Amino acid sequence: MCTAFLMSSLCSHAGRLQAAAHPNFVVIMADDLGYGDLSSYGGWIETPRLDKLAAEGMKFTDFHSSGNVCSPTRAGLMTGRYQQRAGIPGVVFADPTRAVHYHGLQTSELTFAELLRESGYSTAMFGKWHLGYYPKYNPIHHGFDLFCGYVSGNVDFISHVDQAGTYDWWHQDKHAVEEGYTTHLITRHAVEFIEANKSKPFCLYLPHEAPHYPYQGPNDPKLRSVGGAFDTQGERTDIKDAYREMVQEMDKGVGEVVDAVQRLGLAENTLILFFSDNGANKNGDNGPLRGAKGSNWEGGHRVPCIARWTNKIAPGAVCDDLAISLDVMPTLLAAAEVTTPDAHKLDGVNLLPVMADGQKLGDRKLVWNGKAIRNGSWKLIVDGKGGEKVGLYDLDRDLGEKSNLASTELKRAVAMLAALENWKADVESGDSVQPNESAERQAAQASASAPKRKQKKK
Ligand SMILES: [Ca+2]
Repeated sequence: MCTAFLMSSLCSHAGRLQAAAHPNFVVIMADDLGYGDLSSYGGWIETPRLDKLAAEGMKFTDFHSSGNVCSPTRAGLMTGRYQQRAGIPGVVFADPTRAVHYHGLQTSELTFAELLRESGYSTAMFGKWHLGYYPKYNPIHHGFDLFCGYVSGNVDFISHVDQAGTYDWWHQDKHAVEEGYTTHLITRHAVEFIEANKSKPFCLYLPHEAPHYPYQGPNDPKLRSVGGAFDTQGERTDIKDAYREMVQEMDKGVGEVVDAVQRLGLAENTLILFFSDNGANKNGDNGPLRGAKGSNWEGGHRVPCIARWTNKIAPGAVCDDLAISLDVMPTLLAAAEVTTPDAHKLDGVNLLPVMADGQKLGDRKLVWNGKAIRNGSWKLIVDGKGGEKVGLYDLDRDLGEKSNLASTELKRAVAMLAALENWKADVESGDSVQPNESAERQAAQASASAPKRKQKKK
């Protein structure tokens, strides 16, 4: 046999082995994108690149963020566990007068980026962190080789100043000046990273800013300056139009990232995931769902989700199984054949059998914020805004959560309430403790003077 052919054959075989064990991952997360925003979900914004991604892969109809606001979902996504276990049940605020401003993802937490990096992956994150303001919480301490982006909940898309008036753009754990529209910078860094890592396994996490406020399209001027007076939402009065522009610019960016994967011949060895970190606020659209961002109604946490893996996931597939952002970490680890330490339990499940083999997940219990619980198609919600004290809905028949069946299905409601209490006791045992506020405040003030907040009221 010709030596060249033998070598080629061996290399090709080795390539397949490597491909089987070390696929690449591109995890893209939108910020506040609603279930009824994308055209592939019947929504009002034309998003051709995301629609194409859905047509080439799988679209989930019952996928959820684990939180209904930004930081909690991100803590759950990073750790594969309910965010309450990481001590991040709510938003980490930009305002330094708030105690939670000093909270963050503790280094004792185990993230998918850490485990993948330990097994030889190149890892990078470009975009929004929102899991701690201070350098000790920076993504580079949580498994990412590279980080470019911001650590607060939102920045001016052009000046990169957060809503407390603090400059918030970083390369690794140092402030950096980088000109450009946030969405474009995320995309540019992503494409460069994929090109630089085309020959080795990589995990790329892209948490976009769009369509979170400030409502600024790619052609708008900067609004915020350090310590200046500004409206946190932005100055455009045609917010719907701005929102659409922001989503469409992200859609183009997703397209450029997918094109890079394609151009470099990595499509069959790359799992691309896209979803949102919570439902839309009033400026977006949650389709037929009740409630919005911040609520435990479906509109707060049922979000679009698309998965593409060429020749693994059948084109045009639709999955109606109940899935959640906590499932991302177990899915990536399973695809990479990486395991967690023995005693370390994840709350999510591996979605590969569903995505690649058409298997069903079966009924499962999931909880949101200790206030809502799913069991199969049934959802029980406590203290839902605008609802009764206890609401019970069959989402198969009543996706809009309009018909409360708690009294007619009393036995089921009681059992689900008990399960909710059991969940609370479980996540509260042994969760991460956030540091003492006053000590953190003193440390922060010692290293830098606290940012001043001056804002123009609407
Ligand atoms: Ca969000």
